[in-house]
Amino acid sequence: MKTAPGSIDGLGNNVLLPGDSATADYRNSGGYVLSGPEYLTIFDGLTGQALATTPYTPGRGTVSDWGDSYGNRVDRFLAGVAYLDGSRPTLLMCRGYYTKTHIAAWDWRDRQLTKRWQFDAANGTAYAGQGNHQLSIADVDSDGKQEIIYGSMTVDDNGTGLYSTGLGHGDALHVSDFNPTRPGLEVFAVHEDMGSSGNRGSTFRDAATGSILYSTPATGDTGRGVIMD
Ligand SMILES: [Ca+2]
Ligand SMILES: [Ca+2]
Ligand SMILES: [Ca+2]
Repeated sequence: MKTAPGSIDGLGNNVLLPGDSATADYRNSGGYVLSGPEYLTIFDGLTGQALATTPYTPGRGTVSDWGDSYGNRVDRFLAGVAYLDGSRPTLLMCRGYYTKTHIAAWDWRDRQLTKRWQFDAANGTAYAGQGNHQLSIADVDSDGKQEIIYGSMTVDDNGTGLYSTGLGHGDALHVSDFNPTRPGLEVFAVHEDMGSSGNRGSTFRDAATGSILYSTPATGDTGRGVIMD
């Protein structure tokens, strides 16, 4: 879980790294917290005891790099759990989806927290600006390991980009074997930025390649959408 100075665990203890203050107040005049430490903490699910804390990665860096300067989009996070090796769970902590995008994969093994890999999509690159308000996890390339379907792009189990459609941000996403007569999984998504999506309001794509199988035309943000087999 993402934590910071001021967080208190289930035993009543401060979650704090050396040199930080539990009573520091990092709020700015607008109420946003745009400075100060950020942590990642593993908690005991039964007691809430903090078991391990490490600095959160990536940090904020330059706030405006995330899509606005007042501090909204710097704090867009997604999280999930994926079986990246096909057998054991890995924690995914993700920051950013309107512009630059980062996915950190963390293993919790033998009470040790270690970073497995970090996927970094800098501004202006093909994998930036593709995230949704949610992610999905599925084995899209049938290798027995799970991939991360991050809006309009997909990251392979080893932390490299599998493909980016370039269709951009959207508000809804569904992944399954929606067409059982067609091999593999499919992704259905709606799209917000018509410039990126090529005036497609929704798309139905091959989950492994990103190839668009079906789409609907639109002239503006298609904010909601669902598909059912
Ligand atoms: Ca896979
Ligand atoms: Ca794979
Ligand atoms: Ca299918």
